[in-house]
Amino acid sequence: MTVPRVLARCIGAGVFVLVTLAIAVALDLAFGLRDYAYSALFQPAVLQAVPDYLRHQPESNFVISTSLAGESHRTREYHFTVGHVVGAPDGVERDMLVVNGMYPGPTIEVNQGDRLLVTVQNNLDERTSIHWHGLYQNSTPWYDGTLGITECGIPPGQSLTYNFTLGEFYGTTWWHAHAGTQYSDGVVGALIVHPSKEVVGWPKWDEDVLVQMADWYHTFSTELLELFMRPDVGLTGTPGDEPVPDSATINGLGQWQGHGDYFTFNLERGKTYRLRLLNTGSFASIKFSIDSHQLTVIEADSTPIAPFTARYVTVAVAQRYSVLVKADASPTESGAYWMRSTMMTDMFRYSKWGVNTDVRGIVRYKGESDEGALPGPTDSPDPWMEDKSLPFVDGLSTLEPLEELPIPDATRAWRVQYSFQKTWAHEWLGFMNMTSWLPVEGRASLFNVQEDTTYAPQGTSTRGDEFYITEDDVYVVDLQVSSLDDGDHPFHIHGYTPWIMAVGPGRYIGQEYNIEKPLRRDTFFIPAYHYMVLRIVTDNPGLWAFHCHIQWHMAQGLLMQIAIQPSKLAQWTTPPEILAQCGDSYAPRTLDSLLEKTSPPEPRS
Ligand SMILES: [Cu+2]
Repeated sequence: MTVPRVLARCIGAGVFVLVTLAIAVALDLAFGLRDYAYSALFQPAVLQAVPDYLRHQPESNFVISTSLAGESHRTREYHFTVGHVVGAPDGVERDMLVVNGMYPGPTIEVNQGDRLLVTVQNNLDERTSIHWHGLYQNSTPWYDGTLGITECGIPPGQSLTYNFTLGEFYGTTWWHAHAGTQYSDGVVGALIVHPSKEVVGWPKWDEDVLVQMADWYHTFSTELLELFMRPDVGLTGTPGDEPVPDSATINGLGQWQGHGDYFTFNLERGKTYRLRLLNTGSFASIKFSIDSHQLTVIEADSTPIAPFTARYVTVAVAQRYSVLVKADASPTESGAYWMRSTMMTDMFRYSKWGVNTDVRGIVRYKGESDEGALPGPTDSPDPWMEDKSLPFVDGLSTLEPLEELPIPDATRAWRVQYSFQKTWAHEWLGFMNMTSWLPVEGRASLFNVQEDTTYAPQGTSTRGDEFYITEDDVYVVDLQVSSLDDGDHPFHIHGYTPWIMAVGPGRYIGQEYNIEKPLRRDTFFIPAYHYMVLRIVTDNPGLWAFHCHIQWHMAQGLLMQIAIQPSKLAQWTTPPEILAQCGDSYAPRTLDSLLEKTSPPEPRS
């Protein structure tokens, strides 16, 4: 390229920027889109390679040990320090919140029935808590790690040791901050629980590895949240338009506008690998595939399923799948193949400059591929999109459990509806049974119920910004959930792995249950304007959050609580060190404070 040409390009680019700016200013004047224009036009300018402390993770963080399985029950200890770092997972530097300086954070590996002790030191300037997604916390509901529900949060500078047994639970899951939107900024990691007995009927594999995928933002989550929650205008001028991610990562590495890096697996030809796919992101579903390799799905969340071979698997936020991959693809010149994490854009409600939805990693065959060789062009289309000879797995797929265990008949049912509404304070909020959740301040609802079981009386009740379904005895309960919203939502229930009994279009108005072999999973994709029926047995006392896992929707209040056996909870003693962290504001809830809380907000002038 000659110098004048470069100049011409620069001038061309300058004119483009000026014209775009002029349009943006005009739009701003016309529609008040200041922040939208800002976020769409300007990207952080500082680009750098991934710093060492984030890039060179111990390999063991993504490789599951085979030696652990079969060991006798024991106590396993981990030490987490939550802190700020500057990182650049996709090549764009930003402030992050991470555990032990790592993104993703340390992988926890335990056996079914073990006791897990995790001491969490909070080096942030705000409270934090760590939730162990999918675990039952049977008889330890105060260690569920949900701010405002099971704890008041670890204050800055303090620590808390979470101490619980895994009980019956085994499978692939993860841990993450459950305080505001902190996990969007990086406080996430995998949690692998080996079954104490071999799962009958499961195929075998040689190696076991993690593929942690997450959407990624260049802006700190609280900044995005502030814009997103603005009355009347939200982020874009249309309230409810969720922040669109800039890119995504695979095991902490992604690409954006020619920057970033590729996470690489080195496989041995002929071996079978179990890939544990996790979506630890905040918003986008991610479609995973590997060029020239089929995926045999064997686990959904933590439930073994009958092997099902697919060309790609779409993982909604907080869901997990295990897939078997045989390293037997036809040799190629590069000896390498693209691993693709494609963000689904159907929930992206505005276009944002520079977004990379086509995020990749590399699968390399040992001895056939030179380090550094790319599998092919970085803009090559996904070959599986051409080849439709195999089915796929997504949020609507009905997967069959491997083990057909008897399912108890329901003895009770509750209806739950959710929607988004504009409030009279001009906020755009999420409502579950007419209530938009806010965490109780300086308190946790679990402690409120322990002090006074009438806080969440049998049946349904509303306390300020909390909605409860309460069962004070052991029943088999169906939650008949109806989405009145035009968006898809990956819902999660704490403390349980419900059976998915039915799903279909429209509201639930008494339709026959339509799933022949119900699957148990803890995170379920409820499509727009669909119903879903979830069955639980109320034998696990606690205050369990039931919420959409999209971080923006949870922040909008799309959360309700299932209060199980308050009478029993009242007899249990929460460890005093947890209560002590509630601080000075910890005080019994009086009727006055409740009335104050429920009084209408001031109308806007
Ligand atoms: Cu949602």
